[in-house]
Amino acid sequence: MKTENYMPECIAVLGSTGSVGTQSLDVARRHNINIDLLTADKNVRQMEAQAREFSPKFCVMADENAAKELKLALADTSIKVLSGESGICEAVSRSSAVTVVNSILGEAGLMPTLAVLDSKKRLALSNKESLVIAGDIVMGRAKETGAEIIPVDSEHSAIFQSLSTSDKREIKKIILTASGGPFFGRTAEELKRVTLADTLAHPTWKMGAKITVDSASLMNKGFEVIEACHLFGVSASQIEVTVHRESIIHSAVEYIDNAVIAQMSVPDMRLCVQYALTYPQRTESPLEELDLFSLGKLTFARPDMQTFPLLALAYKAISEGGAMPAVLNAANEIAVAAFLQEKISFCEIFDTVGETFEEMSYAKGYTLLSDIRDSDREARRIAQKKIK
Ligand code: MN3
Repeated sequence: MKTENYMPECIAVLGSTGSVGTQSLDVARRHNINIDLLTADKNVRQMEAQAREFSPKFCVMADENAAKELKLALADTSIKVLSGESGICEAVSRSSAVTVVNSILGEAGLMPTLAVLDSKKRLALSNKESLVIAGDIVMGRAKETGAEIIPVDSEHSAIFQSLSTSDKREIKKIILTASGGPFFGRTAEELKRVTLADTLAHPTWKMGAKITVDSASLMNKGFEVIEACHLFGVSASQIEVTVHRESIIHSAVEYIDNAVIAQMSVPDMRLCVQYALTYPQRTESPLEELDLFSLGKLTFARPDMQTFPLLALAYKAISEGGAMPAVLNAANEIAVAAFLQEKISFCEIFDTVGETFEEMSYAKGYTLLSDIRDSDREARRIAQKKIK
């Protein structure tokens, strides 16, 4: 057995009650890593249990009422309970963690991402919206402060692991794999009849409800194209989405000599979290071994961007730039929330997002964070109006 010198002594987990959050705690538990900061949205009961297990210095609830409740629940401990986005950012800067896992869901993860970079800690980034909404600003801030960003999203972790050069000119393209979701191969006509339950049945990955819907609509893959452009400094035209149903090859890099380097494993996010913590080293993990013989073969197909228009819209958003990726994300957050409450159908997600995107085409020139955040709010307002 290899000794675990490479594990950080102390980490913080933002969004600790979500899917990647709980898997991060599992990694911490297995390797005896201290956690001095946990944050969640409003699940007080689960946060209390996590706090009692890990005894962090800080717990933050994004929701004010949930924070009040947690404070009472933890009154017999010395854990400091804070609230709101400002509370998360304050706790990040006061935390003694060397690495912060940001697995907050949605736009809410952006300011915490900037707070991590400002405090010069390593950012293990699972909140893809930080890069979708404000990729230029986030990457610029990392460059300024020298803070490292290690991707946790499985495809981006795979690309990161497959990068054997620091010279971008050697990269021909990135092969971004997609499971295709539960509706791979369906026609537009068939998509009109899919239900919420059909949508939530993802073939290979176990994830939260929002991202499972985004996987079914291929919006998630679209966000990942944008995320990859920023993380690896390539253009969208260099990213080829490839449907790979088995989710064994998590993505690949093709070089100018036509060599392709890919990363493979059974699908399990704990590898991605652990690698972000131990990089550039590796250590044992709880993953099952990859059994190529039982797999037998791997398959690949082109995505259908006509039937799944949100993937095409993501390519458009990154090429138009400015606040358009933020608009795309905001409209999608509203539409998916309405779909999860069964207020709109699956295909109405496409309509709501597409129409909001059209209406806000003026936002493509925006570059300031304040303008981008305003566009985010405006896109939410417009999308919401279309649903009611
Ligand atoms: Mn992914």
